[in-house]
Amino acid sequence: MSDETPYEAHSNGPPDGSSNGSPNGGVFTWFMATAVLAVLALVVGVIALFSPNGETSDTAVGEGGEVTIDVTLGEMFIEVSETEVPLGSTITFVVTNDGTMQHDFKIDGSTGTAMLNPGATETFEYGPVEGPVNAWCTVPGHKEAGMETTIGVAGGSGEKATDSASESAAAGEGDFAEIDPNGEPSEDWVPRDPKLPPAPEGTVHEVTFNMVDKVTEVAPGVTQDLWTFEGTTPGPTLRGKVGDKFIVTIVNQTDMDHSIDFHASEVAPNVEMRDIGPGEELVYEFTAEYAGAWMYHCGTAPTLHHIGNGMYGAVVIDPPELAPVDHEFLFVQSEFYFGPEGGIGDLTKMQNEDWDAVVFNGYFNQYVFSPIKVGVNDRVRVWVIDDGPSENSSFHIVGTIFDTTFKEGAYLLRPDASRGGSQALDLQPAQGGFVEFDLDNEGYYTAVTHKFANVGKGAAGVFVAGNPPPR
Ligand SMILES: [Cu+2]
Repeated sequence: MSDETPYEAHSNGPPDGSSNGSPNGGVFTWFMATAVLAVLALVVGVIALFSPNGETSDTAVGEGGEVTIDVTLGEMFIEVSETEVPLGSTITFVVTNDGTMQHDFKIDGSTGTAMLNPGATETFEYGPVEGPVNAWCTVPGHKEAGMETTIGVAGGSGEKATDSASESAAAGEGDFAEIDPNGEPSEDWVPRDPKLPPAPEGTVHEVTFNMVDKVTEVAPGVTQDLWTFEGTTPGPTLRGKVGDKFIVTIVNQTDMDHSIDFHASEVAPNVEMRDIGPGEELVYEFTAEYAGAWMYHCGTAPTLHHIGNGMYGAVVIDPPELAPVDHEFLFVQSEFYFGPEGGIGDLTKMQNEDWDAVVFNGYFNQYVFSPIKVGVNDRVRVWVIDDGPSENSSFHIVGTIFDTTFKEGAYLLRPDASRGGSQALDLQPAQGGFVEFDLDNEGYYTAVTHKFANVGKGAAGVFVAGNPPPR
């Protein structure tokens, strides 16, 4: 991975203010979506519970007959006008996407509609029906978020087919990538440079973030098909000073909806953070009014999946009169929830907070494999941001004490004979700050999150002070 600044590398796209014409007009903010999904899931579940079992539809005309079922797709649900059809019938599905983002409706994940834009309708025939019909939306994460339905068969014995389908799906999902505990990074692996360059000159920063899928090595023996900004997880880091303006053009080069949410900004979410579809662009402008270590992320529903599969990064806005140091580094902590080897992250694991890895800057034990060198008694600042999506951080370096800590916009501690020291910077997801320290003796100093269950899962790195003898 490259440590070049995005300013130089990706300033090719002059922002085009007229490119704001997303047809999606998504108004779901990331936090609203979560609540709405929960309610919808409940409603769908209750409706399913109270559907009268033996009642067949008016339009069902018996074995060999024809049934029309209206299907409505939305975030994140599938509504059907009939939940049961007679054995042997042929179903005409009339499928309408009533949502604000793309969806499809596919029986067993294969037969059905094309990917439908918001407002689109497509009709297809299916049959004769020989058993319960299971269908879902194949946009990654949407099935797990609730976009799944079953049409039962009247008089059939397969009313529990949903469960067997789920069981077989679950069996298939057991095929998760696993870290090789004694493994090493592959020969092609390039560690991400932890150095944080100073803010670039000027007060206006124009960058382009291409959203692309990228199969990426994230641990020894594990690659995942990450959703990314600019092909890296974390995405490019932006840095500036209070009052600087950022003009970020996002370009969606994937086949699904995405968006971006800069925590460093104050903007109308329904405008600047809205979903953009495949091939679309959006210009996100903001002025950084507050210093801090800020998260950015994709906010498209289900947001948990979009963050969990790689779409996040950091914005650093320097507080005024930041003290001079010899080295500045950036550590972004996040989790991975492995899907199949080479596949996308598993949303069910994300929902259960069942992470496989907790990492700094996107790779398991990254700076254990590629230690960070500093001089004895050099002054060091490490910026730390917890991008989650769900786990906290207690950033600690074995063998030193922080004499300066800055968290969420304020100094907690500055060098002063009247004050003590700090052992850990505690951060919840979407919080950030920095610590300052020096390493007094030649040697190896391990950085961790002191939630120790996560150290064995990859949240470790090593600072080497001076030239100590090999271990
Ligand atoms: Cu996304």
